[in-house]
Amino acid sequence: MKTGIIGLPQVGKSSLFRMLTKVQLSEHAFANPREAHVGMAKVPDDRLDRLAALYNPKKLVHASVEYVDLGAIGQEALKETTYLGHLRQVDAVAHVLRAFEDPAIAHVGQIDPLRDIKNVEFDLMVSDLGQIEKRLERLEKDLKKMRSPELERENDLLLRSKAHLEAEKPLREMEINEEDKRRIRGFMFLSAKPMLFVLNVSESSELGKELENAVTKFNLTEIASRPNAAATAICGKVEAELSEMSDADAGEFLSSYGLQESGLVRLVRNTYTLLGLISFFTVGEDECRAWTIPVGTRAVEAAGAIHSDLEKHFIRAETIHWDQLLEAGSEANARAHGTLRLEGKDYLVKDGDVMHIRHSG
Ligand SMILES: Nc1nc2c(ncn2[C@@H]2O[C@H](COP(=O)(O)OP(=O)(O)OP(=O)(O)O)[C@@H](O)[C@H]2O)c(=O)[nH]1
Ligand SMILES: [Mg+2]
Repeated sequence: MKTGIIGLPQVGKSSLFRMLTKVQLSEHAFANPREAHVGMAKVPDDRLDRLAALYNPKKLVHASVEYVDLGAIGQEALKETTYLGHLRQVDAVAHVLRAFEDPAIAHVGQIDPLRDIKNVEFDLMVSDLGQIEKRLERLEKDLKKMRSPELERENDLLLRSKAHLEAEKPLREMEINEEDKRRIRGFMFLSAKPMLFVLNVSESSELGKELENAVTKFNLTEIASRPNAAATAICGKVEAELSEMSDADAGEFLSSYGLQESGLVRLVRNTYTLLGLISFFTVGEDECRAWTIPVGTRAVEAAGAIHSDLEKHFIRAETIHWDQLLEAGSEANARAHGTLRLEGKDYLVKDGDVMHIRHSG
């Protein structure tokens, strides 16, 4: 699962990418806003940390999500094959928005994140529309030669998508069933990708409150409440300082700003949710680990996320919710209390389940 970081020039994309992934970018990389960079970010998870405290494992493995720093977006970039190629490949988008004041760093016009969103969304929709029109022309010719129910269905769907875009609505807001989703997956439409708006705000002594109120203050409440969209705020300046500190110092620094957690932590969690992902855990003295699966995954498929053999030879999954396990203090106690259950193949795994896969392999 990949999330692309997009945004207008000089809004803080590469800074954010570097803080999220701890990938060191060279001066050369910073000076080439057209280059894409790829890195993984750990998904912080307090539940896993608490389980680990119970087991004291040799190894602790958090879930991770991949981020791609795509470079500055604009009409020109969206005509470049490499840029487009990278953007098409991502599963979700984080759109970084300039909301910080800094006369030294240029920005087109006043600080106005909603205007910037509208402009970028417009460019994404125009790109999709171009693709749709090209395909529709082709389909028209093909349909004249030969009637085909599948082609007709595609044609109808594309006409519906076109009308939606012409009403200036991104495709992520269009109602679409699973079958049709599959039908147009190959187009990898840009405006169809789940979208996280990320306000990059100024430093302030009351940063905790600022961050909490930023979405309302910059008028993003409505746009963030639409289907497949969300919004969050960070302060790049403060995050940059935080990322250089030890955990203990960071904790103190955060509370001096009235913050409970770093903005990055919230951002990663938001991305995870937007992508429709949940975690289940495996625990033991050797390793405590979080595994990433989509909402609605069956137990047997979750076993497959660990290893394909576990899926093939799956018998049952010993399952308990993470907080029940903590409460019981051990698996043996949980078994005695009856909170440790045996689930079959079709059990729908819940976020925060701890599972032990029994298999015959
Ligand atoms: N004041 C302030 N400056 C920031 C913040 N975030 C980034 N900057 C500065 O803004 C400039 C651009 O940051 P980058 O992270 O390179 O921005 P970018 O969006 O990757 O830029 P391009 O790739 O060139 O489009 C740098 O000088 C950063 O130090 C912030 O939160 N506050
Ligand atoms: Mg950059």
